[in-house]
Amino acid sequence: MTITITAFERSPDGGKGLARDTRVRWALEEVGQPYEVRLVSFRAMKEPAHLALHPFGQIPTYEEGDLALFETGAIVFHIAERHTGLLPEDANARARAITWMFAALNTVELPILEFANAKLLESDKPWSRERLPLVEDRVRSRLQQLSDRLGDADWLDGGFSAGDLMMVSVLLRLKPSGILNGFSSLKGYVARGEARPAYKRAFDAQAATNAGKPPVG
Ligand code: GTB
Repeated sequence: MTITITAFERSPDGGKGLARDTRVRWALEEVGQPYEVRLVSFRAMKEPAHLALHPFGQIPTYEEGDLALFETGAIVFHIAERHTGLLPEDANARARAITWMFAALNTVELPILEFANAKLLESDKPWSRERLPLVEDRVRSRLQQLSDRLGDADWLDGGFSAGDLMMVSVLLRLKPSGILNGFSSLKGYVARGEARPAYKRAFDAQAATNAGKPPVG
């Protein structure tokens, strides 16, 4: 059955892989599933046809036959469950890999998003200069905890899993800020994720979509 995902017609980052279709593309590449991409404009995202797929009017979405999904956590989990390569066979190891997916989305991504929003959307506010360091501190303390747990391991729990795919995807959002430079083990961890052939194919595909289109915003 054909898999179709949605992505930005013109990504605000101009195709640097920061939009969340990249993590879905990456998961599909890891498990060797071909997919098609339907590009949507910001306007189309808020129109009924897209809202029927995604109640919050966002990308990415995932369609496969009768099934339509939104939320990258649910999409990557679905892909990982249906195909081999992203979740271990052993039941406990599988549960731990899923735990890391949730940790990436619920515990690590939240302060990172708050930081990104503070820089992007609030920098003109009079209180921004005072608030930004606080928000940045929250990111740094989360990164320290993650770094302590990772230690000098390659991946979070044994072999590469959907938990790592999600965690690396979340951390990549910090790359432009340089914050990761202060955490050498996490920097190496992210680099290992980016070096995976499946990630490279996903990155290149989304970059090609945006080639020649000026960034939006
Ligand atoms: N929780 C949802 C999920 O994980 O699927 C969040 C989906 C989401 O945030 N989608 C964004 C979107 O559609 C695109 S990825 N935004 C349009 C809107 O809400 O109207 C977030 C994103 C966008 C751009 C960059 N960038 O340019 O750096 C990075 C991340």
